[in-house]
Amino acid sequence: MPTNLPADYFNAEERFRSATTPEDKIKYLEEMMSTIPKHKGTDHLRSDLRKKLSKLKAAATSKKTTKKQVSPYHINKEGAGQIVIIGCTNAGKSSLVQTQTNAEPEISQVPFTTWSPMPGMMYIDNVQVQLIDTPPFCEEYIDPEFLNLIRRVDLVLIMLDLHTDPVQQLKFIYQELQENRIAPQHLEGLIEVEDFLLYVPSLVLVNKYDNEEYEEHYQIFKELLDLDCPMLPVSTKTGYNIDTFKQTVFDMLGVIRVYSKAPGKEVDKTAPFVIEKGTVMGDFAGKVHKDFQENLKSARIWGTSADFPGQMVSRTHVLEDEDVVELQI
Ligand SMILES: Nc1nc2c(ncn2[C@@H]2O[C@H](COP(=O)(O)OP(=O)(O)OP(=O)(O)O)[C@@H](O)[C@H]2O)c(=O)[nH]1
Ligand SMILES: [Mg+2]
Repeated sequence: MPTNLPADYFNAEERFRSATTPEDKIKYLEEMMSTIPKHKGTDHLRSDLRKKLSKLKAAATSKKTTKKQVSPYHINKEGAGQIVIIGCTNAGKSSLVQTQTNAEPEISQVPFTTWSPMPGMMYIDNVQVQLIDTPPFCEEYIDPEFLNLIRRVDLVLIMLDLHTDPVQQLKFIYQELQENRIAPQHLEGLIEVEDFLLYVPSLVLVNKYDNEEYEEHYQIFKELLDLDCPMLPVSTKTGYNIDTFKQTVFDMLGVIRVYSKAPGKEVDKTAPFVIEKGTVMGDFAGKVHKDFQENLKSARIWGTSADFPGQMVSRTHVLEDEDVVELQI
């Protein structure tokens, strides 16, 4: 190390050492280099630092490129279920997300308003689920990551516009899905399958049923469609059937809420454990805390699955929605 380096060099070096981001490291390294006097004695050092700088820059750029490549359809699941809404343009997908979640997608009567997916959290009573708005599905080109999202989620909502040929819209969506080897679960056994098909749980929402005056429209649609499938008429504008829609979603997710309370304490119903239907007490105890799973001595229960309030139950007891559980080790 040459001895004639200025104090500024060492100050910059100090900042370089404590920098935590690649951007800051690059900045302070460049600062260090600018303070080094140019002469024979510093040749070696300058060349080393140049190499270091180019390595850091390469690493920073490759990180940036990988970041850019992350698809907007890679959305981490949050809450008790991940639900995607698909449908043709103007069906009202964004309106559902805007009225039922904390997200604020753009809504417009002009077609093709939504360009990228947007998740929001929807409350179903005291449980939150994730609802994802998406661009129009009735298109020539569908992003492969959009299709992957449909394959991954817990529930697919197929939204139709009751005012503009809903039969045609639904057929188009089925066809589009099937071309990509996806089909709604309700078509299992009803369609001829040549290739492998991935069946996804789905609910058809017939939107813009603003009030009972649309009943006739809806009946005609059902007759023309002639298909028995999970389907609900709704209106994001007037709120018609939205409560039923939420309850249906909850039921289709196949989950229940169970509350854990400490002995002698009141139950806090704002924070349920959301678990799979059919879960037994022993497994539930493990979800509350691993100590409970290993050392559970007794479990008492209040609610629909109890024969009487406070019943002692075994590890194999099957829990039901809204049960209250008291665990002891
Ligand atoms: N009458 C009526 N109009 C609705 C209802 N829901 C949505 N709309 C209207 O339908 C139009 C389209 O709504 P959006 O929510 O933007 O539709 P979208 O499915 O997100 O459309 P894209 O983003 O283009 O795919 C808007 O003018 C909404 O106000 C409804 O329940 N009843
Ligand atoms: Mg939209």
